[in-house]
Amino acid sequence: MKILVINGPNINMLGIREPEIYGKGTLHDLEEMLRVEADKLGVEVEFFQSNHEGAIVDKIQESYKRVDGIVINPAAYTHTSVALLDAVKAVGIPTVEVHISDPDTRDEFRKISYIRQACIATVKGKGFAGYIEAMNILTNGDVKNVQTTKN
Ligand code: CA2
Repeated sequence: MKILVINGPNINMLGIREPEIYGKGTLHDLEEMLRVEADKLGVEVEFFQSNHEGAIVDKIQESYKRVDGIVINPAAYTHTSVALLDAVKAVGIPTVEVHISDPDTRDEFRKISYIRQACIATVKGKGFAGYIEAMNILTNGDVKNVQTTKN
């Protein structure tokens, strides 16, 4: 099984500012943690981060028939991008939406997620651990429309 982990705009800046919202870890820390988790689960993992919407659409398209599951934190594109929603629908790859914070408890404009409609689950507000939960959901199989949030 191969899982693609996609991180959207500004996630390459994690650990630099706003640690009270996103924690102190960097994108590199996150990817190293997920590599260890993938080894434990016995799955192959690939990482992609981009600040460009079209580049993320291209990456999702090129994953067609190549990866078995996608973990995606679309970052700000969560709240704006029909193109990412359509890309996930187009490839039909089981996809889990992840957010480090819980966008539903923040600004009003963060309450909309376009991509959610095409995802089998959403994990939010659990920090970096949310990505591990997402990988577990994908490896466990047929979970439909689960939303998990920190209590
Ligand atoms: O909570 C999340 O994971 C988000 O997807 C993170 C996005 C935000 O736009 C979403 O509403 C929720 C932001 C990505 C990182 O932005 C930074 C901002 C300041 C310093 C470092 C990163």
